[in-house]
Amino acid sequence: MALIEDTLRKPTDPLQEGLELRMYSMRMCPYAQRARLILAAKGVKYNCINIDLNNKPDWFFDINPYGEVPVVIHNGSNVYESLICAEYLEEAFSTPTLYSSEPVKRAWEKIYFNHWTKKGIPAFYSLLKAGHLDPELTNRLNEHVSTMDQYLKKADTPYFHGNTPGFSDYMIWPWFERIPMMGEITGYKTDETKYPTITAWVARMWKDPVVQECKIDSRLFVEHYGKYRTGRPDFTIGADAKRAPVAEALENLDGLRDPKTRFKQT
Ligand SMILES: N[C@@H](CCC(=O)N[C@@H](CS)C(=O)NCC(=O)O)C(=O)O
Repeated sequence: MALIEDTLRKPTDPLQEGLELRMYSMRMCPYAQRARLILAAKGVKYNCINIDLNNKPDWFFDINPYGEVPVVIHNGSNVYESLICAEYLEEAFSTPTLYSSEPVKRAWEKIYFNHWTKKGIPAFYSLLKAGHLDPELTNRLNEHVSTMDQYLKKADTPYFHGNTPGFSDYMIWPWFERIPMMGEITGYKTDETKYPTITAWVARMWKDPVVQECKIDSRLFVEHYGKYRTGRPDFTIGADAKRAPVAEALENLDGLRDPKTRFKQT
């Protein structure tokens, strides 16, 4: 459903007929993948522009002062930050609803992905950055995988959302899709016997057509994150566009580069 391009179309450039919005993304970005999953679940047709984050155009900072993807442009307005983009898309495109209609269930769906965002993601990037099975960092990631396992047991449904995947599942999934890559780089593996509930969820999620539509070639992941973790990311992996080399290694803070890093397009 996405028209994917590396051509740097500006926010004000017209959309091709039949498309409903434009999103700025980067092929390997898990945060952008969150928004792509919601768009795919809702069957929205959109223009997906991949930004080379080593060569950001000046106007990119006008639509997101942090200089990060994802950014959604819809009806002339810009929305940024993955969770805010996803919430916006959930509201702007009402079907199918990806949250429970029961307030308490909905609150708990948010608690699930909030935990993963606050604790799981930083643990994920710390281990990736280490590049080997550092015992403390491995335990930290396992601790949060274990919490997700417990949360899914508490939910007592096949998915965090219920009997079908929903908002919470799609907010958590991108990092679980990257765990095999983490395995190739660090040797990490989720212990299936210790965490059977989350292991079964991962297997179920892989069968979801929305996940299939948005999945990223795992070989590209290894190439991308192998460079990313050393502070020399190449954001054009998977694209036809010419690769822009990184002159100096950049500080890679828990997976979030210093957003002040401003590369002007030449
Ligand atoms: N908190 C942001 C994080 C987004 C983020 O870190 N995106 C990365 C790509 S995966 C980015 O755009 N980084 C900018 C850069 O590396 O210059 C969100 O949830 O959207």
